[in-house]
Amino acid sequence: MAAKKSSNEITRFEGQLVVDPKTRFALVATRFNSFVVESLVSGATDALKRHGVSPGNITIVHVPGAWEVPLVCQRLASSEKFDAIIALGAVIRGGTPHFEYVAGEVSKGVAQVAAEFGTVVTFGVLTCDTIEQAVERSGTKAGNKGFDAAVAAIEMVSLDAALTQAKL
Ligand code: INI
Repeated sequence: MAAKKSSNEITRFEGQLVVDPKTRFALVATRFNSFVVESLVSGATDALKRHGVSPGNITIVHVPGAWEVPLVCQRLASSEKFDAIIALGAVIRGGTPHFEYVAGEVSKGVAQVAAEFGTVVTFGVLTCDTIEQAVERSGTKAGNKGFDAAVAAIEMVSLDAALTQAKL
């Protein structure tokens, strides 16, 4: 939201945590590490509902693992049926370089979808060295990154509307 006051004042835009009732959200969630990811899904849906999103405007798509997240985000973005997509998953380091490939591709892929389609896509994919770190970030002592990704999606949809209204 922005109001230009006079020619020598700064113009600012910032999204609000207010949801237009028509806003549709999609969650893309991995089954891999589901014991952590289901908590991210709960956090994200809790955040959406607490901000007034009706369950009928929430779609959840489950994919095997983080590697598969960008393809589904791309498909959902190209459908133009969603105002925001929230990517949820957990990539946890093992004893091989596999982690680097999966974590690198999911972050790059999700960012590419947002840039290509101009759709709000937020990143609630944990990339952790240990299972403990993942548990801490999925609803215990370090918060819930699914909740945070959903709140970021709400703010970005609002910001997008404000920028569109200002023809930016
Ligand atoms: N997928 C994850 O979501 N998290 C991981 O930690 C992970 N590791 O470590 O292997 C993982 N691998 C599976 C990958 O995302 C694909 O589903 C699989 O390779 C099939 O394409």
